[in-house]
Amino acid sequence: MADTAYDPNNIFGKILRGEIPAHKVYEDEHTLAFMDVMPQGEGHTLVIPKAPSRGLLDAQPETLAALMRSVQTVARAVKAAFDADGLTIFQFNEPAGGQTVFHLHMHIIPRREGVPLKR
Ligand code: D5M
Repeated sequence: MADTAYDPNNIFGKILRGEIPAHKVYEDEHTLAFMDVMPQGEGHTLVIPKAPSRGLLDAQPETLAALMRSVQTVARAVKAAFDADGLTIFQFNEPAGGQTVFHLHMHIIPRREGVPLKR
């Protein structure tokens, strides 16, 4: 069975502690948003809670509430900034679910009519 404990040494934990750089676009008391370094589309942005959650399943309700408030704030800003027709928003859990960085994060990708995501 997979070890599902939170490891603070993950890359987003390091960004939160200022140990590695990130292109930050939004921050409040509970959350941080920054540009994805492997974007699947122009404007691909990640939003993370500051609380140490590995994924959706271990997160506290107040962490999820703060995260979703920031996702809405950032999604509105990204949609306007990239003059997008729509948005794709998603989140992965555990390796089997496609997760590669084990600090809870939401992906926000502005979308244009007829433009597919990069893989
Ligand atoms: O995807 C994790 C996402 O995190 C993936 O889209 C690349 C991105 N990533 C990895 N390292 C960094 C750094 N240092 N800055 C910004 N973005 C990063 P998932 O499969 O959802 O776990």
